[in-house]
Amino acid sequence: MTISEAQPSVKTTCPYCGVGCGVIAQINESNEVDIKGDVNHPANYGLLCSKGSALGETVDLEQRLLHPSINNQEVSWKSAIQKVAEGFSNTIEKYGPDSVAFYVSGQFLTEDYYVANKLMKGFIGSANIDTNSRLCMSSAVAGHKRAFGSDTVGLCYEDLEEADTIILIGSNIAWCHPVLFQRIEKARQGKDIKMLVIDPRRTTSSDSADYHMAIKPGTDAVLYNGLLTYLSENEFLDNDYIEAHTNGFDHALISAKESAPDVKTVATLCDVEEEAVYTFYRLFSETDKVISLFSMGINQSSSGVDKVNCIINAHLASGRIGKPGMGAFSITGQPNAMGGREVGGLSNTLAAHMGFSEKDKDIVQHFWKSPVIAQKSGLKAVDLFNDIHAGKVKAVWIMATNPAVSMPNADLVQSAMEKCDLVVVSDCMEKTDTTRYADILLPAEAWGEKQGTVTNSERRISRQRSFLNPAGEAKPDWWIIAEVAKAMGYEESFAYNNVADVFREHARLSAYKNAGTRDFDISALSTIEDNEYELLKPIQWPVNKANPNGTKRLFTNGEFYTKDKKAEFIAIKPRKPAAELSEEFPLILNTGRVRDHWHTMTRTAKSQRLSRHIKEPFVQCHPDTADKFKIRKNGLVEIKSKWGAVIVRADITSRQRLGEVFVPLHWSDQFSAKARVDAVVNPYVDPISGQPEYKHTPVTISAVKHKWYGFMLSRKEIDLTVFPYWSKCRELDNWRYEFSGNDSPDLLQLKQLTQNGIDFDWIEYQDEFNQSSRYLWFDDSDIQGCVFISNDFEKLPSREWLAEQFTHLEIDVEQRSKLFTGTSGPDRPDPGPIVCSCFNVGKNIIVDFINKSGLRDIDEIGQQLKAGTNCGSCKPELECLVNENALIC
Ligand SMILES: Nc1nc2c(c(=O)[nH]1)N[C@H]1C(S)=C(S)[C@@H](COP(=O)(O)OP(=O)(O)OC[C@H]3O[C@@H](n4cnc5c(=O)[nH]c(N)nc54)[C@H](O)[C@@H]3O)O[C@H]1N2
Ligand SMILES: Nc1nc2c(c(=O)[nH]1)N[C@H]1C(S)=C(S)[C@@H](COP(=O)(O)OP(=O)(O)OC[C@H]3O[C@@H](n4cnc5c(=O)[nH]c(N)nc54)[C@H](O)[C@@H]3O)O[C@H]1N2
Ligand code: SF4
Ligand SMILES: [Mo]
Repeated sequence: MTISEAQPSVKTTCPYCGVGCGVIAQINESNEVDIKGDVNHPANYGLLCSKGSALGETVDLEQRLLHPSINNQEVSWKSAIQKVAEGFSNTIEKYGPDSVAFYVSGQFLTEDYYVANKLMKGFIGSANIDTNSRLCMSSAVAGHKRAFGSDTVGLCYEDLEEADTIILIGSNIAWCHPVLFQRIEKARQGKDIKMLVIDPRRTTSSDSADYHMAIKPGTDAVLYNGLLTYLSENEFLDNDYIEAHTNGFDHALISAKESAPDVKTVATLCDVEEEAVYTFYRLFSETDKVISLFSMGINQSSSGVDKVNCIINAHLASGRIGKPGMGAFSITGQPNAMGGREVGGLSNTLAAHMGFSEKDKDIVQHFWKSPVIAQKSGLKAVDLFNDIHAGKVKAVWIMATNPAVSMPNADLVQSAMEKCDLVVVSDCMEKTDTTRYADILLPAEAWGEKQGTVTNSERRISRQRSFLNPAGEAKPDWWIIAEVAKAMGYEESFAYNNVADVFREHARLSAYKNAGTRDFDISALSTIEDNEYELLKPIQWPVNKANPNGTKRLFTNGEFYTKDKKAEFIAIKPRKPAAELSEEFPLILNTGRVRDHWHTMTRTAKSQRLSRHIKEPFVQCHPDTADKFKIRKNGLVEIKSKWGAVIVRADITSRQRLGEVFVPLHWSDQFSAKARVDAVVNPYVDPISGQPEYKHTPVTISAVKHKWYGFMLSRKEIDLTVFPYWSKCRELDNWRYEFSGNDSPDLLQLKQLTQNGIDFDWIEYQDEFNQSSRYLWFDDSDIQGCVFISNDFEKLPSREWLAEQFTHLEIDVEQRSKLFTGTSGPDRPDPGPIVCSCFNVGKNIIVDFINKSGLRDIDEIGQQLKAGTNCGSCKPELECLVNENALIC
């Protein structure tokens, strides 16, 4: 971290999820970054979750990419840019514009996105620019367009507080959009808002809900079609609304009745009780203000677009749309998923919510004064990497995304990058699973350094502002792209003086020949001065003459962006997931997120606080499934599909349905031996949106038995990749490793791995009886590390307790022997796995306190232990501990 001069506090926006919380950042006297929630920001009113609160721990220079390089040789920016421009220009000259591609990200700022899209579509003349939002929001985008004629999210966060009923379908907001969840929970304290969760797993969100329907994966369309049938048969349709504002109702109803004629059929197909289905349908139809909030459990499916439209159908049919507290709310994942949609970052959109019609192409080309314009949709992410693999795409520039980890069939994606003639990667981190394939590596400014705007789930545009100097030679992404564009010969069109220039141009395009025909219109911002841009307050689009202060809700007048301004019902025939179960692969693999990590962990793993919640990659599996496949709690498990395999730790829990397993997406080759779950995930996509089916891959599981299991705490980072299993994370000031294998390491090997030229004092202890060995090493009295090895994983001591001992720097002889026993004493209790990462409160402490005090109110428990009293992200888990003493909820 390098610090810019005199530091007042700076208002900016959190770079993680699509809630888009306002953050106030300030450098304190110890040169650390203090982070607090911005009480004036309308997304969060001061609240922050665990990830937002820990932002200060992620901005140091460790692991940062500081200089441009070509084939691992540091070079100047000038040569790097020249080389990228030449590489792309030569390929285009030889093989045509479609032989090159950009693969970008919802973590781009809008200005970065705008410039990348303009270069590819208007100047290179191909639409081969796709974004990781393909993996995330593309089914929602396509569903919106079919129904509304535009990709419009009409709702705002206040609607969630105004609702009578919230249906969370395929969404674990307690972990993935925690501040929104906290807003809902707060509203529920003041009034009766019913919450129903539809998710095959029990999640922290479902723990807090009134009802949970653990439906069979992939059957959501049956459930919502059944709802349409129910609404029709029980006179809950809003016939006036249907008549005045929609088309195609009859067809939609016929399909609904065919696939979901009655509650009994729905219950059977969705594998839930009839009573549960009735409860849902009654809630939907008998309360007035209903929101269906959906995310990846809906979008990430080979019939994701249809599922989105089934949900919208039910809202249109009952007139529950465009009014306060109602609607189908697609909640965005990444901080700027929305901004990317606005600029046209998806390969099947052009720019400013326009497509590839002759008229739109004309408008955009005219506006850009560009020599060419992409004529048709480009490659979607999965096809793009297939075409790289097939040698059709010969040069790719990957920016702000880590496809080696996050794309389905990820081993193929890796070999595609390996084969590709030219791979350029812009990232802010040096070592990721993707940067290792880069021929040219470009250092991008990170959060805290870069400047620009993002748009959150409720269409609210907020500024990200810088408060740190760029790390090393890092540059803003928009600048890097514009420099390459200039070096390719397009000086004039990319001559931006600053980021505000880019923003103004983007705003002007949104207004250009619009006249109310396109939803995305920020014309009122197209003439803002640099200083106004600097001071820009969060504002919801459209922002135009009619709505100079922004727009809270859309569709309030029942008009949509179709030709006749009516919304379209889509007739849906539910389809099964693409890959079928077989004898060889009889289980369903579901994947998703954990509370304290972000995607491929390049940033959150820097924070010891965030690393303490869940420390190892894991699989959740039902006890009966575990029995059948001879899987033991805490044992290592291989999960295998037709496409690849991972090895992770077993968590056995009835929160999972029988025959289904869940693995988080986060762990990459940087943090574990073999836990990139996307190597296992099938490559099937939705035929319309191209979004992958991440939630449904047929797999099998088996126990992995090693002869010994070990764990290590070390002050220094150590390379344990020689072992068949390892995983690492930060634990207080140390690195913590779990590792295992068949030939157990001896003292010599350990010394070689850990010492690195320094001669530490070693103490060792072999316990023949328990077949275990223990090593500690010291620099004088200062403990540097410890290793515990046993043939039984369960006999290894508490890591949390040992890690706490490492905080006592001076360790005398008596304490050394205590450390060897690896057990806690009454004076230093073992806190157990960390639940509250803000105050480091462990599960054992909480459970012990609950048992002793008899308290069951989490606020009272919080007062005593501090747990849950800062960011509040662990409150649902505290609830879960009070209720059932489980850890991973
Ligand atoms: N902590 C954290 N927060 C994040 C992120 C992160 O990495 N970490 N990433 C952000 C991003 S980019 C995104 S896209 C969002 C994602 O946010 P979410 O969509 O809430 O997260 P997921 O865990 O991917 O999936 C949600 C749920 O869908 C369920 N599901 C699986 N199959 C089905 C099904 O067939 N039907 C239904 N109804 N449900 C199903 C899963 O069990 C899972 O609980 O989170 C954002 N927020
Ligand atoms: N199995 C499975 N896989 C999934 C999902 C799932 O649910 N299950 N979800 C999918 C979804 S919804 C998403 S959104 C994707 C996310 O997947 P990715 O986008 O691949 O994940 P990130 O770790 O966020 O990658 C961002 C990269 O950009 C870098 N970076 C951060 N900020 C900047 C910046 O300002 N500029 C530049 N140039 N680089 C930057 C980071 O260091 C990191 O390497 O994963 C998808 N993959
Ligand atoms: S909910 Fe958390 S991760 Fe999402 S924007 Fe707010 S603070 Fe950041
Ligand atoms: Mo996402």
